[in-house]
Amino acid sequence: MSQGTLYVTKQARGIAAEAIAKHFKLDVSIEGKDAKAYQTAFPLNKIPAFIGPKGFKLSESIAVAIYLVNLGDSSSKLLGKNAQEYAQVLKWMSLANSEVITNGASAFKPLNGDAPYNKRAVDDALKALETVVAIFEERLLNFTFLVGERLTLADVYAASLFVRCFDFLFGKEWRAAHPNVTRWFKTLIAHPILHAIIGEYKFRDTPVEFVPPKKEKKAAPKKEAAPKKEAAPKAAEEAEPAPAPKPKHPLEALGKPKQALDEWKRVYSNEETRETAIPWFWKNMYDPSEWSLWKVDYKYNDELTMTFMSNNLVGGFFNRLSASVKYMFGCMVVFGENNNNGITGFFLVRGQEHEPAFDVAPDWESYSFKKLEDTPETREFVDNMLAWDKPVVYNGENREIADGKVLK
Ligand SMILES: N[C@@H](CCC(=O)N[C@@H](CS)C(=O)NCC(=O)O)C(=O)O
Repeated sequence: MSQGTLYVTKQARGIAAEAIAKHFKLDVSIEGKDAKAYQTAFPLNKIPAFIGPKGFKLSESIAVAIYLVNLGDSSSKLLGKNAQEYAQVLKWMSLANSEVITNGASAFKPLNGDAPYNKRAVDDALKALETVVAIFEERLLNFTFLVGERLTLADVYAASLFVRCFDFLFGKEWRAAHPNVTRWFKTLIAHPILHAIIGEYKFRDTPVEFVPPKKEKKAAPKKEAAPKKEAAPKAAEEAEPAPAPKPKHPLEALGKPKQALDEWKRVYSNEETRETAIPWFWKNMYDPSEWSLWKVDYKYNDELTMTFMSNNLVGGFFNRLSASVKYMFGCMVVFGENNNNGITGFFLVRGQEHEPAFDVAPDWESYSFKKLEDTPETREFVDNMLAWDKPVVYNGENREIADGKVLK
């Protein structure tokens, strides 16, 4: 006789239940949310859910997973080998269910466009996620699995809820900073129980980034918009209007500078910074009649959490500046430590205004811009931003540089 029907979708909380049903080769059918029986039995409309024989109904992912393990093997070690271990299995499952996937989803859903974006809320969620992940990281420093040296349902279930966090949030740098959780997660997704459901897993390099909706396009200037009345349109043009000519970058109008920026970028990449590159910059590159220098600070340092996340923020900003990269060069650093850090840096910008260079990045207004005159203090600041070998002075305090990026 059929052992029942399990209702799951692609949602993370259903992964463990489906994996257990498959692992124990249960006679359980798998159905989705559109099944009539599901819709009448579970008004909360959540995944996973289970209907067994004689009208037995069960919701809540922890309960469903435990029930399915018991259906497969009522003395399975997956539930621990004694009462204490069983309690710990429940503890880790509960922690993952109430803290990991919840905070994870509060961060990745707004970032990937599945929920409205609010920077503060995302940062808070990432911070809360980090706090709970630190508990896993510490536990897994000395233990192979969550409850001890043997795999339990806690590992299968918790790892299945970490999947979405790795899918969207945990890039290379995160993984390097969390070696124990990463090692454990890799073990789990390679284990036949989860591998059967998840398949080959591809890790992402950098966390998903919020892409702000495009600003509304300004109406095209009249002279470009007005078509010549007398010109008969060709058939192809009628079907598909010719694309608008690519707008020129406003800084193109300034013409070629005396010193090509690319040469400086090569010198900076290839030569010793203090010995060669910095003197070259002041001698050959910086001409105040053609270029301006800017000190750029992130406005919301008090909202920053992990230094690697601050550095990712800078990376995202630089990616969004790519349309202006021909007209500027810059270095930004993250100074301080986790939960107490800041972002500062300098830019060399073609012309005397910063806005034409920066407003290609939708988040440029999250930064403050101060034009720098050519003074010994400016030179010292710029040199330090180029060399990263001395602490940053911030609010009168020396703060070590934790990381940084170069816009080239
Ligand atoms: N506490 C419940 C939460 C279940 C839950 O929120 N499931 C999500 C999927 S991970 C869901 O079905 N959300 C509603 C939806 O997707 O429509 C459990 O552990 O089963």
